[in-house]
Amino acid sequence: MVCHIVNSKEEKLEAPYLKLYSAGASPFAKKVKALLNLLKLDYHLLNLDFSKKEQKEPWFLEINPRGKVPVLEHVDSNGNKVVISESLAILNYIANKFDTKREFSFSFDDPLYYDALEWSIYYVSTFEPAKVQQFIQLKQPVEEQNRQILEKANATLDDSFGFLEAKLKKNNNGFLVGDHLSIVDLFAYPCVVFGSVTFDSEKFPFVKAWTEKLDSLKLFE
Ligand SMILES: N[C@@H](CCC(=O)N[C@@H](CS)C(=O)NCC(=O)O)C(=O)O
Repeated sequence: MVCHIVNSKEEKLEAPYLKLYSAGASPFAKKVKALLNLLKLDYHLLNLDFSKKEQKEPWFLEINPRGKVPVLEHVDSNGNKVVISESLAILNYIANKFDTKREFSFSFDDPLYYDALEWSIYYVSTFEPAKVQQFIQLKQPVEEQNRQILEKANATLDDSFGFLEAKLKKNNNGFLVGDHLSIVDLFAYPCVVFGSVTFDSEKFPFVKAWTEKLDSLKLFE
């Protein structure tokens, strides 16, 4: 696996290629980089400068109208181009295209595919928004925090860590779905450990063991 740094948005690449638009330490881009690395895929990396608001410049809004990274551009050997944003969609795209041995994902005819889908949807619809709300509120001075929003986010996160704990306990092998590391672990981990508030490791020992295991794999550096 080689990560080629792209220095300018004008730089032309030769097909076939994978190009990842990222920025600094984006936890969402880290999930994608982790899978590209695990699959030993060469890719080109263009880092946007958020301090210059590059993600909101017209050329990038053409690529992702929501003005966010990560975005993956895949051009195959025939020159066909696919551009895809949202880290969960990107992980699934890479897995379905390149993880042909299903080392880190599940095939459509495997019942675990739906276990992975179920957890991914819960995670993206409930856990992650609560984590983001908690982060936004705690960044404000105390007097400007919205107590109602913060308390709701804290309660949702406590429930979510409970579900995560129960899932890991039931699976009992250190992975969220199946018997191996998968895109579900890659998707969940950066956000679980993100922010200044962590979980109660005494209350959630399986979550603690899972984060330690993923930490030790050094996938997200
Ligand atoms: N749901 C998106 C979230 C992406 C996201 O929020 N990216 C942040 C960087 S970590 C971003 O691009 N922020 C720039 C902005 O909002 O202007 C995903 O999973 O990819």
